[in-house]
Amino acid sequence: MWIPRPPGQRQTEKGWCLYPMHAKQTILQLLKDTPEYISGEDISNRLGITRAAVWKHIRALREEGYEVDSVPNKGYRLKSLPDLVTAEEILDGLATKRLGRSIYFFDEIDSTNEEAKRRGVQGAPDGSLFIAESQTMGKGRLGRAWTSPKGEGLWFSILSRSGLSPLQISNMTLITGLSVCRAIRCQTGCEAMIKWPNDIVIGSRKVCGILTELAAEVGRIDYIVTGIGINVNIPSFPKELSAKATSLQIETGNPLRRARLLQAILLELEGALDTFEKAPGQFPEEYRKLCVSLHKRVRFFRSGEARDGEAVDISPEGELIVREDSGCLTPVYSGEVTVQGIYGASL
Ligand code: BT5
Repeated sequence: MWIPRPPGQRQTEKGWCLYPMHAKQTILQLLKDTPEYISGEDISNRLGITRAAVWKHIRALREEGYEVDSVPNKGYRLKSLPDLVTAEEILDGLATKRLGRSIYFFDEIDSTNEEAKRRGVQGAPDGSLFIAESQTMGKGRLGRAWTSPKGEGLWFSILSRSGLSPLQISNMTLITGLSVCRAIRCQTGCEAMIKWPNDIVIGSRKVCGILTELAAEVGRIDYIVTGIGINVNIPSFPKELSAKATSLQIETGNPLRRARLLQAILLELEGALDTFEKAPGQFPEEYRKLCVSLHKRVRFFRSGEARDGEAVDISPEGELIVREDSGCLTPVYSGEVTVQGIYGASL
């Protein structure tokens, strides 16, 4: 199988890293691995470069936002890391086997979902991660726009070539939602909930949206692209979003290291996918507990007509089961479902 090399990167045991392994990256790793001061001489001996070159790389790291302390006769010490989502920062501590082992990082891109589909055609491997600091044309469902400000969120897509059938595709969105919800809860303590099918909310406002797309032939999926947008360190939203959107920073009052949250999400998702692929019919009970749509008044649309009822269950296929006011039980497969109290909806 042909595996494309992400631009400027090479494969190591841990995954992809910058290519060629630059002295700057080696110095960064040394600083990360050494809690005490390490002398310029020591670094220059280990790398076989001059002390002036060491200094040049330290300066470059500082320009990227790494805070490196330097004390005469002692050397250098890493004081703090910038909040970056580069391949090195993601791979450093990533515990997954399958997801995120090939990383395509972009400072700016139109949409990570679009890039994943472009690379999917070229053969990008299962589990590839496409991530950008900002998106110029981030997209939601039905052609809607997704706001993706630079450096303040996690805007990423995962390409999977798993064995799910087209009928199970909507479950991919639900499994992803469950994994993101678990990771947010675990990393921040926020009481994140899932608004079926593709939103994560905190209180009544949206903190994350999920967009699943697929390339398929009749009866067979070529690959699935799952796009995830999480508002992490967004301090405030424009007027048109402020009533319905929130960020983790707004909720906790503190900025969060995005690479750590991403690692937690990838690990959760890998485990959840594994479980689901082995037993596709068994939808996790935990989902029901975390689903804010259940046991609420909801409104959905059939043939352009609004229908109201109470959401009572999730089917094994991932449908929302609604007991309509007429009394009949209707499975809702996809689309827009308004939930009483979420984003200020009153039904
Ligand atoms: C979604 O659509 O919620 C799916 C969003 C998926 C975004 C990710 S980012 C990485 C990957 N690359 C992409 O291009 N997309 C994916 P939907 O349910 O249709 O919600 C879209 C609506 O949410 C918009 O019409 C706005 O009202 C609102 N919205 C836009 N940006 C938002 C944000 N940052 N936070 C909360 N709400 C937002």
